[in-house]
Formats: sequence, structure tokens, C-alpha cells
Amino acid sequence: MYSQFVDTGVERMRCAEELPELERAFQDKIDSDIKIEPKDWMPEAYRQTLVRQISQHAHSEIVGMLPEGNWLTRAPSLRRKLILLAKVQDEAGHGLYLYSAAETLGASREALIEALHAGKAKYSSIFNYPTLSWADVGAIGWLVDGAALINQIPLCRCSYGPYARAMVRICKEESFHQRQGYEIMLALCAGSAVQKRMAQDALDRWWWPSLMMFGPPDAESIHTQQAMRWKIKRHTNDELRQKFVDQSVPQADYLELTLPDPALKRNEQTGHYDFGAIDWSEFWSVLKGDGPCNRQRIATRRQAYDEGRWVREAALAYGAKQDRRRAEFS
Ligand code: BYC
Repeated sequence: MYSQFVDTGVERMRCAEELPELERAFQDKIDSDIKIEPKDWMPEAYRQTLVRQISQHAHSEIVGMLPEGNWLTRAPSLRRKLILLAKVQDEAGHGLYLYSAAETLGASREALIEALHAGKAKYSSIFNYPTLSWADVGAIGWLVDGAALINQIPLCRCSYGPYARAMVRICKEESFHQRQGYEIMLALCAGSAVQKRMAQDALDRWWWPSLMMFGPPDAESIHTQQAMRWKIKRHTNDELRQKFVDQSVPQADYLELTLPDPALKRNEQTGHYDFGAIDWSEFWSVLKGDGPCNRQRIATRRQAYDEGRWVREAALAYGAKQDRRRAEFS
């Protein structure tokens, strides 16, 4: 257990006296781009912010397997099935690295998972929408993984070492995910009229929820300012959303698809694309648990956890047996 979590009266008094100095030294480290590591002193609010963000991120990866998992048995060819299977497995891996990163901050994985299953923990709003056709798998890869990549590349430079390092590998894999999605869209758009319509329909349904992935507008983002001071976040929600729009317009043009936003227009002065108003009431309603699939997602996760209990028990029993054997022979 790290020294700042030791809750003795003496320790608390010592910390209270030294707090301003510790906080100054901590912020100096952040300002000099020195990574914070698990055993370093950190303000409690920094630790809690990281546990919140990393665990929400881990939950998003795990719940994020479900919309695409829905198409594993229905992928249109063996090649597509293999690729999708690999992608979904990558997401499970991302969830596990991220739970491990949260554990370095003293959070217990069981407690985090319990909060998810109780409907108390957040995960990305995007995974509460249904996948109605194969084109949705393409749209998720292109747009959702594309948005994730824009959000997550800056996290490779996050001030907390274990999170930043986990993000390096995650981003490499996300980049493959984005390309597999775009390649599905390319194939559909070069196919029959029906396939092209499927691609357009998927784009119409996934576009606005993808913009919401970046979080509320800066003016309503309660955590951004402090998270940027601590260099957990390097850009605001609106900055990243704009980057995503600017990147997606030429990609949609290449596919000869239409982004479902009549207000979308290049602004010659700023060099960016202006876009229409986002329906934030839909976003907040999804966050409250009232999106199209929230209840189904949590029920599926709970069932998977219960049905996997014997695997966890068997792995623990095997580990204990190995430990006993090692002790006997040493
Ligand atoms: N969905 O002050 P704000 C993936 C919450 S994984 C749900 O701006 P912050 C992928 C926010 O948590 C995608 N909740 O917060 C996986 C806060 O609520 P609390 C996940 C959202 O933290 C598999 C409140 O709204 N990526 O892409 O500064 C397959 C106020 O927001 C959302 C990550 O987790 C949302 N969209 O900024 C394919 C990346 N947005 O906690 C793809 C890491 C906001 O006060 N996370 N909220 O109750 C981040 O970068 C930041 O946490 C966010 C939000 C930009 C998401």
C-alpha cells in the first residue's frame, strides 16, 4: 500500500502540515512533464480523477465489445469474422490494461466492476446504441474508433505513467480498428446500390452519437479545466470534437457518402468545418441510463460475469496450487 493511503492520525497530521509544499512539488513535476508514478505522492483529488476516468475508460472498452459482438456470428465472410473477432479481443485486452492501471491507484477491480453492474459507473454513451446492420460494424470502426483515437492519442502523454503507457499500445490497436471499419465502408460503398444505402443509413445513425463521445461542450464540462492543469487531458472536449469533424469530412467525401448535417460547411476564415447543433438532451438522457440499449448492455455484462465465475474460481485454484508446489520444491 502506498504511503499516502496509510490512514493513521500521525500520518494525516504530517501530511496536513506538509501539504502546500507537497502540492507545489507535485505541480512542478507536472509542469516539467515528469510522469507521476504509483508510489509518488499525489493529491487525493488527482488520484480520484484518474480512477474515475480510467475506470470509465475500462468499462467502455468492455461494454464496447457488445455492439460488435452482436455481429460475430453474422459477419458476411470468414475473413470479416476473423478480423472482427481479433478487434473485439483487442478491446477486452484494453479493458484489462486499464483496470490494471486503475489498480495502481489503489482501486479494487471488484469494486469497479460491481459499480458498473449496479448501474452506478459511467461508460461511453456511444455503446448504448444498437447495431442494426453489418454496415454498423464499418461505421463503428470508422467513426467510433476514429473518435476514440483522436481522444486517446493525447492520453499517451498523460501525466500519470501507467495510464500513458497503457495508451501507447491501445492507440496502435485502435488505429488498426479504425482502418478495418473504413475498409468495410469502402467495400460497401463500392458495392451494390443496396450496400451503399446500408452504409449511408449506418452513417446517418452513428454520426451524431460519435460527436457526443467527446463529452459535453467545454462550457458544461466540469472536469476539463482541472484535468488540463494536471495534464491528464491535453485538449478540451470541443477542440477534439472539431478535429474529428475536420478529419471526417474528406473521408465521407471519398466514400461519396453524405454527413447527416445540413449546417456542415467549411469556414474559410477559421479553416475548420462549422457544424450543426448537437442534441445534448439525447446525450444526458443516455448518461442517465435511458438510451436505446443501456439496460440490455448492463444485463448482458452481469450475465457474462455470473457465467464466468467458474473460470475465475478455477484460475485462482490453479494459481494457489502452483504457489503450493513452488513452496514445496523451494
Ligand atoms: N459518455 O467534465 P466532463 C472506445 C461524463 S472507449 C459517458 O467533460 P471528462 C472504444 C463524464 O464522465 C471510449 N459519459 O468529463 C471502445 C462526467 O461524468 P462524471 C471511452 C460521459 O472526464 C471499444 C460528465 O459527463 N474513452 O472508444 O473531463 C470499442 C462531465 O464530462 C461522456 C474514454 O474513456 C460520454 N461520451 O471528459 C471501440 C477516454 N462524456 O464522471 C471504441 C478517456 C462525458 O463526473 N476519457 N461524460 O460522473 C476521457 O477522455 C474523458 O473522460 C471524456 C470526458 C472526454 C470522455
